[in-house]
Amino acid sequence: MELFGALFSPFVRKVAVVAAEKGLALDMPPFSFADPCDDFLAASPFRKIPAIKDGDYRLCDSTAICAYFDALAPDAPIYPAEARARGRAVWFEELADTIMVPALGPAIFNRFVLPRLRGVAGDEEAALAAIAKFNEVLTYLEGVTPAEGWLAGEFSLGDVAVASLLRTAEYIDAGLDPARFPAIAAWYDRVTARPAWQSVAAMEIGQAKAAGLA
Ligand SMILES: N[C@@H](CCC(=O)N[C@@H](CS)C(=O)NCC(=O)O)C(=O)O
Repeated sequence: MELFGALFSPFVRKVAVVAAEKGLALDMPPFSFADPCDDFLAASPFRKIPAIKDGDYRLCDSTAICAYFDALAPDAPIYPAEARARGRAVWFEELADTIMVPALGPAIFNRFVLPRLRGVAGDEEAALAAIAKFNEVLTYLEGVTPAEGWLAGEFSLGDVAVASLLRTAEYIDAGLDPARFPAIAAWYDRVTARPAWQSVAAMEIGQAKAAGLA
């Protein structure tokens, strides 16, 4: 199976970690928005990453792909079976995708996309305003993060989605302050210590070096 995208994207990393949790092997061919391959264009009509090709099947969107993986490899489910835990797992994924990403997005754009990918200066005021907004969301998250275990009780897609965005925040010097957010920091350490996360992190270092980002 092929995964199109780059691992510094929170959505691409989420998919790669879920695949690793499930023991699904993924190849990541070199990817460029400027020169996208035909398979990527066929899989992702709006040219967003991630997208996958699995034989004659193509799919885009991290949530859709993770749902596909969960059905393909139902062991180690990323959606808890218990009703309340499942609802919480989906909530935390939504929190990451629809609240945290839009909050931090202007900072990623102005501190990463513009200066590091396009070679032009970003708007630091806009970045700082976005980080302040992001920290407001982290204040909520700090209050609901358990002292032990996982966000929804069982390990789930919610843990992967939120942790993946926190990892991307490190690229723009907006990583977690453990003094301000101790519960999140301890939980983040638990997520990132998992073997699946570690295997993707090793790949990510290789990609970052190849792209001149590390
Ligand atoms: N809801 C989508 C979001 C995907 C997305 O926005 N990806 C970004 C990279 S982090 C992208 O491809 N941006 C390029 C663009 O919008 O042109 C998902 O979960 O996969």
